[in-house]
Amino acid sequence: MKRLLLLLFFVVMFVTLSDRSVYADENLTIDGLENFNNKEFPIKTDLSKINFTEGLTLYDFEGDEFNLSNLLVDYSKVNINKHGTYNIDYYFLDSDNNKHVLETINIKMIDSIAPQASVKEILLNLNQQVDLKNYISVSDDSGLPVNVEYITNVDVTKVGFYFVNYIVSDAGGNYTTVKTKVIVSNYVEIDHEAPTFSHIREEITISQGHDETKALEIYKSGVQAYDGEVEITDQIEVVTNNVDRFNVGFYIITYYVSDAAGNVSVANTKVIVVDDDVDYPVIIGPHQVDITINTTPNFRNFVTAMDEICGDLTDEITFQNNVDLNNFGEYYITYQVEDYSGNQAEKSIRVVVKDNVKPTITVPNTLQVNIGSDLDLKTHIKVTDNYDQEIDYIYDASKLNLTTVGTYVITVQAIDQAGNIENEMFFVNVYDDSRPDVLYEDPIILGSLVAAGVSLVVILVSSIFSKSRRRRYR
Ligand SMILES: [Ca+2]
Ligand SMILES: [Ca+2]
Ligand SMILES: [Ca+2]
Ligand SMILES: [Ca+2]
Repeated sequence: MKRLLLLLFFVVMFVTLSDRSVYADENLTIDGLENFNNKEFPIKTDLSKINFTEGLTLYDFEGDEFNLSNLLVDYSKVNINKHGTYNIDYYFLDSDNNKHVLETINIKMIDSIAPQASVKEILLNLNQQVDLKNYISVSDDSGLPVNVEYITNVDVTKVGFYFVNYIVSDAGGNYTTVKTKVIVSNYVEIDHEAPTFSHIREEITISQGHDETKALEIYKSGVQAYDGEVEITDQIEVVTNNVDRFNVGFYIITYYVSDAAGNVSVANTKVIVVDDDVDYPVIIGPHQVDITINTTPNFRNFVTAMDEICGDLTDEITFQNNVDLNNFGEYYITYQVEDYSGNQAEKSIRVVVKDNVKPTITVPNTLQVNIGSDLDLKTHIKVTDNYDQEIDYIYDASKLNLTTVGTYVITVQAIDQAGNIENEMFFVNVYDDSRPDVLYEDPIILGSLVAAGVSLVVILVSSIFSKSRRRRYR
């Protein structure tokens, strides 16, 4: 029964309203809108909490008051964040839910709070191209972007102090100005930070007698150095003069490293010299050496010595020498060397003292002999030897004909007792002093004259060429 009554009530209401709405569509008037037209609201105002019908009166065509609750307000075109003037519509809905706008008025959203802006001192490198707008921080109560303009006297092409003045404005025309200094410089960051060591080994062990270069490598392998992020391990210097590599003990070494700006760092670490070398050195040399009799070689020069730990031990080599340098024979030299841990090496070399030097034959270049003369060739040939007091030689003069003008070759061969052979040759030129012109038929003399002439021509030609070439390229 109650439900039926409620339904009846709604039907009655609907019929009544629809009649009156259609009826009112062209005839309703609103009174009091001037209170809202051009009304200003601060931005961010929640318009849903504003009663836009407060104080209004709605009349029908007959001038009777009409129920105000039928009057609706559309303010959906208003951006409450943005300063500006916006339309709002007063309307009602007919029975078909069609919107009927009765009046449109303006309201204004007012941004009255200036933006906030801050800027720090600006450091620029010479010729650095920048947008100065990127250096300022801004915000506005509207939450909307603001307008940034600036005035500046900055010239990035010249080192100097400048100013920039920013003007930051919002849509409401509120503005803030901020000013800052601009420094244009040949800015080079000065390095005040000393380098740092890392991975320093607490102690480093080296073997007694360790080679200096190798020991240094070991010391350096015990540390790294950085300047900031940059590794500068290869710049480390090691001061080792406290270390006695030849004596077992504890020592301190000092690492130094400096960066490019000259900041220095120093660190120490312990070095322990131990006697732990068990490997023998090696003596390197030939199996046999031939020595010329009556000479005095340096037997040291025949061998070198190396040790895995101690490096080059050549200077430490000792040897026994019973070689008789004045007598032919076969001898042995025994070389010995010891590393700093007492590991010994020995090597014997056979030394043969012998005559291994050829005789020396001294002859003239060319003998000039008048036709028909006697000639004792032996008086022109001298043969000596490093060892033999007397030495045999043979010569071949079989082609020589002293009765015929011409040039003849004489060959000489000498052999010492040890069997070393030397060969030599010279010319005998048989001339006829009653016919000096014949001299020029001598093929050797003629040949050398031609050769001299050719080389003269070559010199002349090449000097002409080099002159003309120089001129051309100058
Ligand atoms: Ca503002
Ligand atoms: Ca540094
Ligand atoms: Ca050794
Ligand atoms: Ca000889």
